[in-house]
Amino acid sequence: MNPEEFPALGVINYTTRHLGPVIRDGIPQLDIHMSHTTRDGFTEVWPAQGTVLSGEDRGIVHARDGVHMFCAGRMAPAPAYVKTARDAYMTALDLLASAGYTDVFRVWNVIGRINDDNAEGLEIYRDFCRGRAEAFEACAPETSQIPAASGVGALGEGISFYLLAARPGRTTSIENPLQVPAYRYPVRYGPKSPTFARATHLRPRPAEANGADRIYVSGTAAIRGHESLHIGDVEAQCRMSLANIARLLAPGNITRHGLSGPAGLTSMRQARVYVREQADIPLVRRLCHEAFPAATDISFLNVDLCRRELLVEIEGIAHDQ
Ligand code: 3EB
Repeated sequence: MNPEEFPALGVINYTTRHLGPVIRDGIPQLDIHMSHTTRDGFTEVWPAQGTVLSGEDRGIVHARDGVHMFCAGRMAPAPAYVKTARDAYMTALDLLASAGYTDVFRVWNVIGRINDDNAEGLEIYRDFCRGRAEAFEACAPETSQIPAASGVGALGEGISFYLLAARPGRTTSIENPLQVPAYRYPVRYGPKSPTFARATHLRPRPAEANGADRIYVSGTAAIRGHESLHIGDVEAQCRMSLANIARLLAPGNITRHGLSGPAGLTSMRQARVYVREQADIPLVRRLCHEAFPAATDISFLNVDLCRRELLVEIEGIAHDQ
């Protein structure tokens, strides 16, 4: 454990191969295989707000700054993931709990061969969901502790994940009245439901004068109730994903959860858009640029999605200042 005066809690390179996670210069770094060429790659940096303590424990790389904690992990390509996914998540949840950062507010899962079957004939996404659900049931049994998440494909094999957590009392899970909570999907989508909330609201710390409320929006697709709609129509799926986010962030939905803070598609400051077919990116790009404010930072990635019929999925961060 080295105390380091560095400006980042975690660095994720969206790049042409998987690597890590490792600690480099005191900062957790994870390379994920999400880009076809280095030209398309980009780096995501989660800034620290104080002195960073970082380390590695049972394969999970982590860092904390007194306010937030970052964890990253990697599951090597395997015939089945249920056990490695459960172990990796249980380790991360255990590290967070022992350091006092109990409230996970955002998780990214990038899953190689996401729609292929594992050695037992279970789709790899469903296999992963089983292990993740078992870890949350064991370590964080309250539905209020379910984080916002994305679960998308990757270009390489194996599964990488990274997450952010806060000290207790700042997070609220948000659901969408148009969608069944993912953790209550019927069993036809897999033996264990996906463990994620549609969004998480993060309050500013009491010590933060004029701090902004933020909403971390999960990967959002053309799902109503629990069903995928507009099969084969990427434009309609994209419009419905945007409409789902608009409903999620509608003022009435925010107040229904007892919250104030950012509302509406106009509050989306960052968006990331996952597109299954490379050829669909120009159309999806145009629709997203029409829907979000000009200042929204939007990135596009060409990867598979967690249901074979889904062609597009959109996530982002909303804040009101
Ligand atoms: C859905 O609504 C689309 O498994 O963590 C979106 C966000 C999706 C997160 C996850 C999956 C996940 O079910 C898929």
